[in-house]
Amino acid sequence: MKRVLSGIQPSGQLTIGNYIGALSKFVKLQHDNRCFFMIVDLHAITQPQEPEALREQSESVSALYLAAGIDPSKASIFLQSHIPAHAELGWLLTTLTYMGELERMTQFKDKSSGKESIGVGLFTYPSLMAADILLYQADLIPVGDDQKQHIELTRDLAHRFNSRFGEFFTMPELYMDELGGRVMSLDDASKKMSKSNPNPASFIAMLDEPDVIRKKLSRAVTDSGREVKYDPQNKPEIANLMGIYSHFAEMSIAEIEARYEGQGYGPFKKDLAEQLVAVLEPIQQRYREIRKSGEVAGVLKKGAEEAAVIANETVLEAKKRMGFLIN
Ligand code: ATP
Ligand code: LTN
Repeated sequence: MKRVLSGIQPSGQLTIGNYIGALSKFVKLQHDNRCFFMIVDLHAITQPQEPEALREQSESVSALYLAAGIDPSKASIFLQSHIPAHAELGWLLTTLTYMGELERMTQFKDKSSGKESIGVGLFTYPSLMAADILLYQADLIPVGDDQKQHIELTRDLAHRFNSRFGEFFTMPELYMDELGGRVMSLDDASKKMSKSNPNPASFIAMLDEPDVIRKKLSRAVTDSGREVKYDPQNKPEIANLMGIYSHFAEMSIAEIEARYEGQGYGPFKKDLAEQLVAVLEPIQQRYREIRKSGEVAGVLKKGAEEAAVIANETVLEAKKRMGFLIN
């Protein structure tokens, strides 16, 4: 069985970008692989988080994992901060990382641009992410397109460690499909849809009420044409909506083009809203039940117990190889 590992930051309400790029893949992969799905709270604090909001979002994202269909008897679901080995291996790998490598990270450049003071954690975050992955000797990493560069760095760090201290870390591979890699903002198709965007009209949250979903989609920016045709270069807004449609309706782009030929954007957007509601409403219903039941704490405890066994073993071996004295 391959080992699969991924994580989502509890930095806000999950969007359909997170669902398409990450969460829906987790659900699929859990059947045939040994899976580790984290809520990466140590990553979330690289941007300021109110303690109460961090607590609420961590529980909310955990409940959404379950509501979306991750089965805790198949996959280990846990909070990154529950396993100290993440921070520990994170530090060890930070000492193997070059400034130049981190300076090249586009996510760092995006998130720090225009800010007066930039936290060091935001800069060194990719080394912590590498630790998350290498701790479990993971083979496959299901993530969106924005994380590609971080996976490349993880591979470089694994290679660097292995050449200096002997073959140890498994080389992880990116798991991504073409259409789902990058869902764009509803108000600006040149920007990635993001849960921490201050404008809620830019994203659809997985927990948005059906009427909110309908309203946001009817107001989503499009070009002034009327042809539902997949042309990311010249019609990026419609291409983005078609990608979302294709994922939720499980229809190919060609089928969507054929269905809306000669109909204009109105009916297409309306149907897209109903496709989203059909998938998200049952998830929202389960989410409410899960929050009420209080089952999340037990799931996270079990997940952390399972994951800690592997994480502790890996960090111990990495320390031995680096020359730390071990009792
Ligand atoms: P933030 O705005 O706080 O940075 P985010 O919405 O970008 O958050 P992350 O927690 O950074 O979300 O990402 C979790 C996972 O979801 C990652 O695998 C990421 O690649 C994926 N993802 C996030 N946004 C999108 C998107 N717009 N399209 C496809 N995948 C996405
Ligand atoms: N950096 C990722 C979240 C993340 C992650 C990971 C993803 C942290 N550790 C390990 C995959 C594997 C992001 O989405 N911002």
